[in-house]
Amino acid sequence: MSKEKFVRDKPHVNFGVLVLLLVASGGLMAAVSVFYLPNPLLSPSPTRDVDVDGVPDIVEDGGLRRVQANVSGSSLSITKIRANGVSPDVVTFSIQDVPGSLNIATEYAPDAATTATAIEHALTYNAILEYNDGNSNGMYDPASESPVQNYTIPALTFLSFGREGDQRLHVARYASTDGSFHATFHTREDYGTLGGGAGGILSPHGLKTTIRLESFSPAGPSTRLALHVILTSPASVSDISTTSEEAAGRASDEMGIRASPSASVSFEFTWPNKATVNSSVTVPVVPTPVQQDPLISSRFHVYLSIPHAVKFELDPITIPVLDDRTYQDLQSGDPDRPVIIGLAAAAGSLGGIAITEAVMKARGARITFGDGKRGRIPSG
Ligand SMILES: [Ca+2]
Ligand SMILES: [Ca+2]
Ligand SMILES: [Ca+2]
Repeated sequence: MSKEKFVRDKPHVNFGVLVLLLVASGGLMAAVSVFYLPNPLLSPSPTRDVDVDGVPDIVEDGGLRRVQANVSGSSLSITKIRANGVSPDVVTFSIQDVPGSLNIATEYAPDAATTATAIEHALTYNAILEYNDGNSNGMYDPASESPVQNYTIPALTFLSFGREGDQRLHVARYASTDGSFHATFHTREDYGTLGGGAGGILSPHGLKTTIRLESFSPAGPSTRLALHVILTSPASVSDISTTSEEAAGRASDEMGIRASPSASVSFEFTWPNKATVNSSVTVPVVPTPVQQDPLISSRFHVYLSIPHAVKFELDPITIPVLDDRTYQDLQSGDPDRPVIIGLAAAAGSLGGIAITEAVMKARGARITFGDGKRGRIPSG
């Protein structure tokens, strides 16, 4: 487990009362005093939202994840450990550039202490198919429509990974050596925006991809393009019309597929129902219903069709990993949910105050540790 210390750097509204004392004595003398008066009637507020992103602080606390990254060649592994919670769990996204495709292996380990992987699945951006829409239904029909061009994802170069925007956003950039295919991955520690005008709120248990294809040379004048995506999952996979983000009110205009390998964990692959073509026009994305591979039962095919274009951008594609606590946090917003600050393995000293495992009420009074770090006094 990480040896990172808990750092509370999210801005918070103080509970209590600010009292301004103006004392006139000879001249005018002003004194400002701050009193800390935790008031159980005033706090917690189930709707308080300090960073004004539409996600209440209570939910932010429950979902907050620390981000660790490991780069090896052009592969990038992003580990996201739940920062708060009685038994922190781990989501890992491993971006693997293999010749001819771009894979994202997703793992979920319910216990950060062992990191034993309970469930994993993989998503492959496989190819851009160019096809003639023979039956004019706007979608690619693999049984009856043969591709006239199969543009496999070219070899990619890992460009960068780092914090961007509001510092809780981490971005990885890839581009093919011929400059035609670009993939940008976004992941956040908290709930928040991607910046750059991309829609929706990204959850801390998710990864978003922007795919951009430029200078694509079509073989025919009236063809369509389809992004061929392969999902490998031990669970059955089905189309969903309402994504989890839409259900939570944080997104709109999405479509997707969902795999639920266990009663408590689900994976989703969602995409916007519009793409940008030739830098200006938004056009509908028409998906072929998810198709199970006839030979390999754990493999599922998705084709996202868009009109003919020399350049298109699909932004963003989302992969959230949903565990039952995510839903519980969102549904109940339980103010008394225990929160750990200072993880067990991080036993040590914070400004002279030893913390081994401090299970605290989510809304206890706040304290400033000797080194300036802030936490909360257990209230129960
Ligand atoms: Ca918020
Ligand atoms: Ca068709
Ligand atoms: Ca936020």
